[in-house]
Amino acid sequence: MTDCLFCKIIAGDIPAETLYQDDDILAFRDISPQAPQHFLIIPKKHLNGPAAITAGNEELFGKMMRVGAELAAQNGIGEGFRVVLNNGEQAGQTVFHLHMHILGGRPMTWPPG
Ligand code: D5M
Repeated sequence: MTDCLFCKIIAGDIPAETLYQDDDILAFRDISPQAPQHFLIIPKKHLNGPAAITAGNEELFGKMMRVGAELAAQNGIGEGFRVVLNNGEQAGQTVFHLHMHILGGRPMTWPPG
């Protein structure tokens, strides 16, 4: 998608601090960290958000979660991290390319705001 911020990061047109990538996914640090560790896992194929996960692409979502958990462990938060997926403006989604937030390194409260 030409007008998508995260597609531009995937294409290398916008820099990001990459933690991991393979043919399917990219992981990079969030530009506005909300915890000592805060990174994003995104599919390289453009999907608007979590609601775009279907039976046809659910393996991709499983891979995002596996890699997110592995990166959490590698970054010292394997024992306590939060996974956030925002779907739609009302939920706080601001970038309409599916992304999984992984946050950790501080105590978390519930419910989220
Ligand atoms: O989260 C969108 C997230 O994307 C938000 O936490 C900031 C992050 N963001 C925005 N631009 C960038 C760049 N250029 N690099 C890294 N991270 C970025 P949402 O769930 O849509 O509210």
